[in-house]
Amino acid sequence: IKLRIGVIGTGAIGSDHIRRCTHTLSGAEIVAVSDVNTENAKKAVTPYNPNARVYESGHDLINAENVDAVIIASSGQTHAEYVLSAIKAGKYVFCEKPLATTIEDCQNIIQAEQDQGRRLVQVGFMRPYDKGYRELKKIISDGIIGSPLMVHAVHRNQKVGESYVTHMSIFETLIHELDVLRWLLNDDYISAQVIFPRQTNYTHEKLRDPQIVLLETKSGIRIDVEVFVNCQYGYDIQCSVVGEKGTASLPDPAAVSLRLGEKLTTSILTDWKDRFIEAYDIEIQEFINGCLAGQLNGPSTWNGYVAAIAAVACVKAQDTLAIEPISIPDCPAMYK
Ligand code: NAD
Ligand code: ISE
Repeated sequence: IKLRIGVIGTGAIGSDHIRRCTHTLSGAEIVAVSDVNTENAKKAVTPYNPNARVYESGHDLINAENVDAVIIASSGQTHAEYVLSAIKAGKYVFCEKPLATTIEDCQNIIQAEQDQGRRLVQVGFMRPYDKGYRELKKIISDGIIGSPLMVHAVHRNQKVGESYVTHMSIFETLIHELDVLRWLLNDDYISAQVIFPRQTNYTHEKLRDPQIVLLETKSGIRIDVEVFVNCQYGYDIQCSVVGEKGTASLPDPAAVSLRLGEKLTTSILTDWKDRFIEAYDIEIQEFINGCLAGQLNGPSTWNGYVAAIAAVACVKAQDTLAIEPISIPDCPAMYK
């Protein structure tokens, strides 16, 4: 039996998920798509399933009888209404990050899921599925570097478009670190501060770039994350954990080192699609398997909610330039 999936939002990652579900993963087929741009939705799905139905409304797709599960890959601020609609229909849903862009929307989603009495949502935080992050976590939890004291992290994108503005550095980009670092350290944040260094000439009026986000955790670990989304040279994700006895760093993706023309070089990737390709494959396969088995185990609405609480504090800190407190409620039993 194959899981019949409908995809809402067929832009960059939505069309990549259509490709991976069809060609790389097992146990699923894409039977429906929807996008505000219906032409693009048709174009995105036709090479993979010319018989897939194109819906003008995402809600109609969710409620379609032949759709067992939904992937939401539309723009962030549209996620909440589709997730709520899928939960109401009792359907499994994979929602790309962020789960929602307000705390209230996250709370409504959690309430709706609790009312259904079972997990229906997996959030698209793929970094915990990345081999490098997994190895890093094992080194930390095995105590090899002693207790972690500090983390230095870097999230650089080659460039972004004019529609990407200052607060998106948090909800679009930093949100990955907000999720993966609390998983990595098994800790929670208590405060955030944002510092704006000298701005790059490659940015535009509505985007302050780069930014440095400083976080503090309950156990006193200090984290600095550089978010630099017009760094020009490539897509670069770094994470170094400084412990009492040693440091451990996320490995760079494997790349051939080339000795040529009096130079020694290695290429740097430019696209998140390639950098985390295996992690995306594993997270969506786990979603498919979970839906077929009737039990989701991946990142939950709680992870989406906690990341949003921290993200809201960071966005506030962008305005106030002050240290903003972060307070995370107790986790309900369903998500433990
Ligand atoms: P994109 O702009 O390429 O695609 C978004 C698509 O959503 C567009 O086709 C747009 O027409 C459609 N859309 C907008 N509003 C809609 C609505 N109300 N209903 C239906 N469709 C709508 O963006 P993208 O890069 O593909 O990002 C999409 C989502 O995936 C974002 O939430 C983003 O944060 C997330 N994302 C996650 C990762 C990751 O690493 N996990 C990477 C990229 C994007
Ligand atoms: C994008 O939406 C992603 O999620 C990428 O992983 C991230 O690096 C990028 O900054 C976001 O815009």
